[in-house]
Amino acid sequence: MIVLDSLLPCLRHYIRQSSQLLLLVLLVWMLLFFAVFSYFTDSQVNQLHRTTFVFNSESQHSTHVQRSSRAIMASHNVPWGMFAERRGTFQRKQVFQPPRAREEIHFRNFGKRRVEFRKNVMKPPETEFNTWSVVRGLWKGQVSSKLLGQRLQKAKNNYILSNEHKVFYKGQRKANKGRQEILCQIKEQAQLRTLNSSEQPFAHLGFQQLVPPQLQQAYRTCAVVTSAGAILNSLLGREIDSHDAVLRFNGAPSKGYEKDVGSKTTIRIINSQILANPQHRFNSSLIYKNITLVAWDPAPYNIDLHKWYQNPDYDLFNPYITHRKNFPAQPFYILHPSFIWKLWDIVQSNTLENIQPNPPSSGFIGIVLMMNLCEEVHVYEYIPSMRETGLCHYHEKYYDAACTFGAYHPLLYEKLLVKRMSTSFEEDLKKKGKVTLPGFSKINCAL
Ligand code: NCC
Repeated sequence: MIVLDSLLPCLRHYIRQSSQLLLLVLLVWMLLFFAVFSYFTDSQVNQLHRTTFVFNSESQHSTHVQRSSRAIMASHNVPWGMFAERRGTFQRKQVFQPPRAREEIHFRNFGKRRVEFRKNVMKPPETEFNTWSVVRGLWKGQVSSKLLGQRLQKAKNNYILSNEHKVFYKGQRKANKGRQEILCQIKEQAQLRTLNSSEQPFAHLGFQQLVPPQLQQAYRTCAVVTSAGAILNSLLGREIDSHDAVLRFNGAPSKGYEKDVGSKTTIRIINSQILANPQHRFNSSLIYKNITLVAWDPAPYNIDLHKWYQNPDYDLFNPYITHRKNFPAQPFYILHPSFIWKLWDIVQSNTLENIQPNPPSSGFIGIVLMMNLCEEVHVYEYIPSMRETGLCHYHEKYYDAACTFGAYHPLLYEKLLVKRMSTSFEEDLKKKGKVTLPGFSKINCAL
């Protein structure tokens, strides 16, 4: 009993000490667990950003950006799907729980009307359809709009119904022309034409003094650099800069992206939104200085120049006239609408399906412009490479398959036609996203 009495305080002390130790170990263990847990969840999210993985990001981009009539005319009413496996064989599989979709109010300018609409954000647009089946179709030179998701198909059908440019096509449709036949067709029908003083109302407006001499430089090799997101991490910058002339689009920057897109710019094609919308800082931004500028705007299909001048899609004429007066030494042209719609006719004539009755994208316009000026044209990331993720532009965090496959512009069909006209090694096409086209001066159609 005496022994027990003397042992009891010792035992109590021992129990107290070991329970404190146990508590401490438990605490340290919990801290460690939280540290490890948050490290792994963080790195997973970072990885998703780094690989510009397939997560919709219209939300990551400014949700208040106003998209215009040339953007996408359809809402993202597409349920979540198994997008991890939709990436096909080219992407690492990653499964994660998406944040819940939220409804937000957005605005878009449809022509002159500003339309309010609701849309769900934080959805991966890639779940709409299997992007890779379309990309593979483009690689093979055989693809149909049926492979696109419902949203893009619906947008296309709506544009066909509304036919805002009053397109009336009565030419042939042949989808089986060979490469040489298409090249000869394009050489014959798509000779470059810019606005001059030979027609009204531009003669009256003094375009004789205003427009520079006809654009006709002859370059040996030319690069066309699209603004597609998939050019990110391509390391193509040096190759692009090695060309005699480099064409870029709209407000796509090279500063900060030199290793992927290069730094040289010879010509920039700008659509009329760039001139009309102050957000593009056309008058002050350095990217529009010391280069040749070529602007365009969708006129009516019947090329009524008076009507177009009075009511362009976006006012390009006043900024053009002012710019020419302020900087007469800078070569600056406006494409003739007949050139734009001729290109559209060529795309439709080589397609059995009805294509969107809207002008081709700046990309296609630029490619054909360079075929007029260069002996050989290398086009980068127009036909999507294996890097395709749905990222719209390399310089913006905004994901939408419409940028690559088209909603307003008949992009899918333009791309298919370019693929059919091109030569390129499989490796160049898939890994670099590069296709090669001959310039008009190298297309021999004598026979
Ligand atoms: O996006 P955008 O085109 O400036 O891109 C230039 C050309 O690159 C090719 N491209 C782009 C993205 C992508 N994922 N894949 C591609 O192949 C296309 O050939 C594209 O033409 C345009 O054609 O002028 C367009 O311009 C924008 C926008 O007006 C300008 O960027 C100025 O902000 C249009 N977007 C909107 O109107 C919202 C776009 O539809 C077409």
